[in-house]
Amino acid sequence: MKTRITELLGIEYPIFQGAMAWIAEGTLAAAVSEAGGLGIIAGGAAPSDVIRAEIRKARAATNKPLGLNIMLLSPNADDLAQLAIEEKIEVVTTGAGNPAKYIPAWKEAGVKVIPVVASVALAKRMERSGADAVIAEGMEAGGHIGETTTMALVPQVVDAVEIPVIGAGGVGDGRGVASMLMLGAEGVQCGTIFLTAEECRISDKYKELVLKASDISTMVTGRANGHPVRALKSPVTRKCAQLEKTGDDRSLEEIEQMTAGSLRKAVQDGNFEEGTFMAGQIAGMLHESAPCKVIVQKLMQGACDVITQRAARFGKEGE
Ligand code: TUI
Repeated sequence: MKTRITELLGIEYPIFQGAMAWIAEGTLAAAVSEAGGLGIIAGGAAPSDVIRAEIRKARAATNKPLGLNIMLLSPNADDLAQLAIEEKIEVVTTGAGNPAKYIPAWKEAGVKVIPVVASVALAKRMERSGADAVIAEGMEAGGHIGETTTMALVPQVVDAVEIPVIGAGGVGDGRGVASMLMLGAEGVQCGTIFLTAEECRISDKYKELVLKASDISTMVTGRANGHPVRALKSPVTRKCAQLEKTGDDRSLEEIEQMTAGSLRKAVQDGNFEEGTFMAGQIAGMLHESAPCKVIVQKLMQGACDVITQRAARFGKEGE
């Protein structure tokens, strides 16, 4: 499948693996890139020497393009921005902020820049700042999210900018991929489905929770402190929600304390009592683990199948 995104990046399929802090390391990213999509290493809050090692590990496993995500709330964002240039990363994606100040240096170094946006306003600003494309991420996604659904956000961003748009949030199978293309996106980014990948090294508990999830298994907390986060319901998310209802300063402090380090506890320790198990709303669609190659193939084949079937059924006769 050719779109402006596959052409821009020289990849086979317009499928990005979303960057997930503590989760999307070199092995997972390399497996997705080898499968023909774009694997993206998550910088998260890690120091740059840790991420440099992940990039090198991924480079040893694939010659295909790789992405690095810079989470702009990280204290190490400046270092990671520089690391992308030093390690000649093909694509940088960003999240949780406005990366405008880094864009000139990345462009100068030939790094493609694809920020994640959760609004039309930021998408337009990113285009003006020289971004090569944007990822429009709706609030169905896991992790830190905006306010608008993917269904409403993607077409509005597509109409607002000339650069290609990648749709994210709520894409869990070929129908989701096809729907993003129908909305005008030229690629998709999926995070949650890659939690089920065989190459994804997360605790057994995290994987089990994702595979057992239903349509109503996630909830959003953190609106009170301005950083809404979607995760699977668990003791931590329930306590957060309760404290948010109180809303006083002490409760907000307690939330900070409880959530600091809680993603790591989920990913590495599988600690159900104290962990935050970030996942998107499509977790309920995922029932089995598979290698990245199978996941990517199924997303693409599924999309092509529904597009062909629906065209045969609803398209004008003879066309
Ligand atoms: O960034 C993500 N997803 C994330 S980051 C993360 S780590 C974290 N944990 C707790 C609190 C905050 C972060 C976990 N998941 N997705 C991309 C994304 N970016 N979603 C929403 C945004 C976003 C939101 C506001 C981007 C820009 C923005 O405003 C920027 C501005 O200045 O207008």
